[in-house]
Amino acid sequence: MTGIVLKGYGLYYDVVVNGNRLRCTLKGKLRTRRDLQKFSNPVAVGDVVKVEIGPNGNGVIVDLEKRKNTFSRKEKGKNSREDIIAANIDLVIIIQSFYKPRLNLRFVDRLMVRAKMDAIPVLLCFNKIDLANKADERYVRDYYAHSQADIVCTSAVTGQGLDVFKAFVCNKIALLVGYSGSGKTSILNALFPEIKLRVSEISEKTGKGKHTTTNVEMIEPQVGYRLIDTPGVREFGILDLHPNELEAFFPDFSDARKKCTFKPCTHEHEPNCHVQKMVEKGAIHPDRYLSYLYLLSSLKEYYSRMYT
Ligand SMILES: Nc1nc2c(ncn2[C@@H]2O[C@H](COP(=O)(O)OP(=O)(O)OP(=O)(O)O)[C@@H](O)[C@H]2O)c(=O)[nH]1
Ligand SMILES: [Mg+2]
Ligand SMILES: [Zn+2]
Repeated sequence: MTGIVLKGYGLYYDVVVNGNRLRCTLKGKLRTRRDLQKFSNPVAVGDVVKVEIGPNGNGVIVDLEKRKNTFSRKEKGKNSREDIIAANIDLVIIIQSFYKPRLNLRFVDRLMVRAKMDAIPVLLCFNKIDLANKADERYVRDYYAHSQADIVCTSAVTGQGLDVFKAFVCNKIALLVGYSGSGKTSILNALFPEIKLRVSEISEKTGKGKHTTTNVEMIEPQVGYRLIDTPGVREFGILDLHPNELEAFFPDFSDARKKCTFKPCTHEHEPNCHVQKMVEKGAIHPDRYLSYLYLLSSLKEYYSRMYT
């Protein structure tokens, strides 16, 4: 039987098989399989798995199908493994709130690059628009004006933008990622009131979320809607991207980059760089360019530590 992994906790995985939810364990050989050793968990939410019924009637995952893509990050520390947040995704929704916690577009850009590395379409969702003013929204839209990113501004409180959000996720497996407290779960609750997932207030003291959602979980609240809620992320290390490859994931640069004298050009220090000229002319948002430079320097640092 074939199923899709909905949730993993400890040694157990919930798998949906023919519409039934089955609690499964993993067959031992999957834990030791060579090609799965580089991952912090051999099986991830969204994996398509082969399930057999064990002697005592419980499910056992005996194999998994090749993944079409993964959304993963690098674990902290040396010899770190790859932490797969979910696999086989049609859309990554990067959620941030305007306030509580505050916007951090550099973090958005980092996640967006990771999605593009696996060619997964992205929707940027800026939530808590009810706490923002017109200038806040304009800043975000200007920042991404040349990035070709799809953007929706939402409020789980007033319902603004939720129809657009819902249209985006229809008939897709959509993954929601973002800081704790940005409102990922609240948006799902507002869209599908019957699911009643747990949410909680932002901490008054730190202005941050309280890590209310503790497991990655795929839900199917209605036919045609498959959404993966995740615990808030704060650290997000990118794996296996050479600094020279980064600029290709910034569509804002795509017209200018062809005219740069140096190839490859990192658009940082090279003379006669057209990307820099476009920034000066205002055709690429200076803060977005700065965000690129920050990402570039973090990749350079990572590479020099790993390979020198
Ligand atoms: N004003 C306002 N508050 C919101 C909005 N969306 C969510 N909140 C509040 O923000 C807090 C955090 O919401 P959650 O849905 O738990 O956030 P989360 O992203 O799921 O957080 P984790 O599960 O910890 O990752 C709650 O108090 C929500 O009521 C919104 O659009 N506007
Ligand atoms: Mg949550
Ligand atoms: Zn250049």
